Amino acid sequence: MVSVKDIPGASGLTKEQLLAMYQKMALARAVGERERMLNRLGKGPFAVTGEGQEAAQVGVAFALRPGQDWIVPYYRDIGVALTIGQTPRDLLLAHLFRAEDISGGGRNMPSHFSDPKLRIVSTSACVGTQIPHAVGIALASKLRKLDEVTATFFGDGATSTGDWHESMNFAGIHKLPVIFVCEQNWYAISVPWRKQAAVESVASRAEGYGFPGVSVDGNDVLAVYRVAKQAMSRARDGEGPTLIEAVTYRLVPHTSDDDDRRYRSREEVEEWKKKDPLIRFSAWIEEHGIADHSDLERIQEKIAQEVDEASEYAEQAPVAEPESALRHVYVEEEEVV
Ligand SMILES: Cc1ncc(C[n+]2csc(CCOP(=O)(O)OP(=O)(O)O)c2C)c(N)n1
Repeated sequence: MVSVKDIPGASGLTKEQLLAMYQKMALARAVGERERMLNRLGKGPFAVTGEGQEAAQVGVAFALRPGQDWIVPYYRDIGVALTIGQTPRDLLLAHLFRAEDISGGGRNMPSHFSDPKLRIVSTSACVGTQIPHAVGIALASKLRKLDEVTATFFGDGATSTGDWHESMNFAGIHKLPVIFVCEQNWYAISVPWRKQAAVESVASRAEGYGFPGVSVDGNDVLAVYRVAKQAMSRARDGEGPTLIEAVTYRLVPHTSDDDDRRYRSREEVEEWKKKDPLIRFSAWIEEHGIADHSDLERIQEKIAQEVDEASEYAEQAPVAEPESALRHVYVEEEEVV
């Protein structure tokens, strides 16, 4: 009998790991959809989600070591947060600004993930500003000689910022243990890639900073995982950074405040729906006999239940006290020495 490990493309993953990968992707899809639904119901004031980008997010996160490596995500990274260990409840508490929200007690923007125990670092709403933070963390790990890798995530629009170029340059010079992950979804809100850069690929830019840039099919979770594993090895072996360009597409508007019909055709969106990473991976799983359709349906049913429970819990949880708005802004009484 052929073992799962021998299936070409399975990258040495076991059946359990492959199904866990599928589960994280499907969970990310379900949480994103729930957040957008809660927004339409008037319950969550703002939703920014990543439907369509799950393979890019989960494929990279699967190569990282939760609690050991540093994760510096951007707002679309529901799949990264869930793979590293956050739960739908964590994310929905933040989405609805509840006091129990771990990322800031209901006072942070939704999707600005933060979880100290998982080493997920909260980011600013300003595009690209998390990238120098990631490089600083990687520099600290290197100076302290710690076995830690930092992975930072961003969209193609972030690569147009000075923060991005300066971070790439510094990381290249100092050969830092950092992985730059661009989720190339072709738009910075309404601005298409061709109006952001005169080069075809983000990956090609790494050459100017002295380290490899790899462009990968970002809707193929196993291809992304393989590239991320190599980047991890390079970082851990002291060989320095890697830039990964995961070519993908966001299947939903930029945020709940966006009308994407104004800048991209329905035909283009429909074409990308045919490459949906979730459908693609489930077809691969069935084709290689890793699980059958009913097994995947059972995973989906459990996810639906988990998301319903998390959503109900978050809706019933108390909102942050108004007085807490000033916490961590001014010195608090007990902090005065
Ligand atoms: C410095 C800065 N400029 C503009 C904005 C407004 N803004 C928010 S998201 C975004 C687009 C970012 O696009 P990209 O980096 O490609 O990520 P995507 O949203 O496509 O995943 C912009 C311009 C901002 N938040 N920060």
